Amino acid sequence: MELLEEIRKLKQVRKAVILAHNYQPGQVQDIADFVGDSFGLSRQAAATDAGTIVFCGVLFMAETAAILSPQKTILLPDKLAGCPLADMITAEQLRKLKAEHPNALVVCYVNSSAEVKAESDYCCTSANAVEVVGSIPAEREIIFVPDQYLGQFCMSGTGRELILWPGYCPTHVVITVDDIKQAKAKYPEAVVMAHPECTGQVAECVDELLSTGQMLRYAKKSRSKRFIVGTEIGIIHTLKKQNPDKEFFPATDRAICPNMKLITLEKILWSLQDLQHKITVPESVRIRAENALDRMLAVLPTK
Ligand code: CIZ
Repeated sequence: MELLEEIRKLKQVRKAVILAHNYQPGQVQDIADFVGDSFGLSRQAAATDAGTIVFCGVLFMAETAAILSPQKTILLPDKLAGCPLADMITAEQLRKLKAEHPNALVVCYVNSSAEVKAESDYCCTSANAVEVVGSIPAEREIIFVPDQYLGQFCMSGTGRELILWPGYCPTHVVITVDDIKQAKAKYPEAVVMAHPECTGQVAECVDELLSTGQMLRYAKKSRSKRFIVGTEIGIIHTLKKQNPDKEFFPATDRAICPNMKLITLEKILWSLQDLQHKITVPESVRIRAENALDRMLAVLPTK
């Protein structure tokens, strides 16, 4: 039987849904029931009737789904699909930083482990980080972890000083100012969209700093026909699919997340066959991590 057919059949038998992050390989996005950003997908997982969720993404994303849906079976098709940015801070390191700043509130980017979320007051996504930080009373110090560049983006968006952790996404920091200049020289009329995980120098020379979901909405609405895309290149698949009349060019072909690309169709099939690899979060951690996510939602009830 053809691989795609086998996946579809087994998905029905298992009463499962397949979720794919915007950075997944095109073939994986095409077989998925939902494609989106990590928090949006975790909410889809919670909203669906399906008891089994195959999360095509990286570990922190599957953990976020497990935090929101503890009663469901959350499967990550490759257990080695981690996130180096999330791994740049441990819960222990965060506890030490909190001890050094006892009056500070902690905002953690969703790209963080469940344990780090559990140590945080608020979670945020790249789409709502500025609003979450801006909602915190001005007299409170704020620790922002783990992405220093998203933190800098929040500082310029809110005028607040933040205590930053020096983490970064290895895939986004390979995008350089030279890449942007070269792409602009080649496509001078194109709008340059980049992700706020890009470095501060890159942030300064692009037209729009946007989360993946915001890029998808922006490209759809924009009257421009050409776009330079400064984020993981997997998103170009969806951008092209949703906008067949427009052109999308990666700022660089080097912006590839090797962890995202560990997920393949074969591994999705094996995951459904063997119910592997189950991602769970200990209840004591889960409850505290969910509180941080709930506080984010309370600031932004509609996001
Ligand atoms: O939250 C996500 O899915 C990530 C990693 C980025 C974004 O902008 O959507």
